[in-house]
Amino acid sequence: SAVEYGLDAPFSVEYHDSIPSTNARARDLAADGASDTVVLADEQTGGRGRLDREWHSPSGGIWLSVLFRPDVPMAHAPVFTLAAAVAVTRAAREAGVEAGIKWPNDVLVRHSDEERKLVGILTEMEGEADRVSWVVVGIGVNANVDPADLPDDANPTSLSAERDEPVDRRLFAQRLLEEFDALRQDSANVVEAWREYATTLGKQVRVETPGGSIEGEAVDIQFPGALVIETESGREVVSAGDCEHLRPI
Ligand code: BT5
Repeated sequence: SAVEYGLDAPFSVEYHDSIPSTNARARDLAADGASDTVVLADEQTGGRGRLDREWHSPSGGIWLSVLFRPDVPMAHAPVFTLAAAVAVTRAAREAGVEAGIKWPNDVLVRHSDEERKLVGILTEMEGEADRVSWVVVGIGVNANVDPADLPDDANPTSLSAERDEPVDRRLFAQRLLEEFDALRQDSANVVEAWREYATTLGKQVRVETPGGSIEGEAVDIQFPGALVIETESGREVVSAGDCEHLRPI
């Protein structure tokens, strides 16, 4: 099978050659009471991004979802998106790809003229306000895929395109999951780790939110994942869930 990685991960791993969406499968497993489980696929036929956008997931990528049950209030769950971004950025750098994080959920590679998207992260959760029942963190890594097979308008790149050779998907997924496992248990330090790789801070940005657009300098990130923007009329704090688009201006 294309994805029989044989991972030695701190999670039990379910492999699929092809599946509609690893996040959808992980949500089903959550409903059945599972935890500390990773769903991993070589190809997704119905991959999803945020706000119900499509996520293209051809064979050769690393499409995975981590299901776990952290003992935190709902409001803290966005920190796991940042943890995933840090984990995958570290794994990419170890593989020789200088990735950085664009708030809130993109891992990118900077080229002279533009930033190209290497990874997308989609976090879903359920529970009561004071306690999460489960969290599913979906991580889509363009690993050994040709960016020409991905939507053009998204400015995509892949590990194999950046390195001019394929990555060992088993090793990459292993490092990613080890880092994520450590960070999910150390969420107080995730924001600090995130700042190290952030490409957004210090830039003039425009963020589109359901309440309108906010313009100014991105000055900081706050636990559990909000962006602080210095606008002409003072500081605004935008939660990750409210960001529809972020553009440099
Ligand atoms: C994301 O959404 O970036 C989150 C993507 C999460 C995918 C993972 S894969 C495993 C798990 N199972 C799932 O079903 N999903 C998760 P967003 O920020 O909304 O970005 C989506 C946009 O990125 C699309 O509208 C396209 O423009 C672009 N796009 C789609 N596929 C892409 C790809 N493979 N590489 C780069 N950009 C892509």
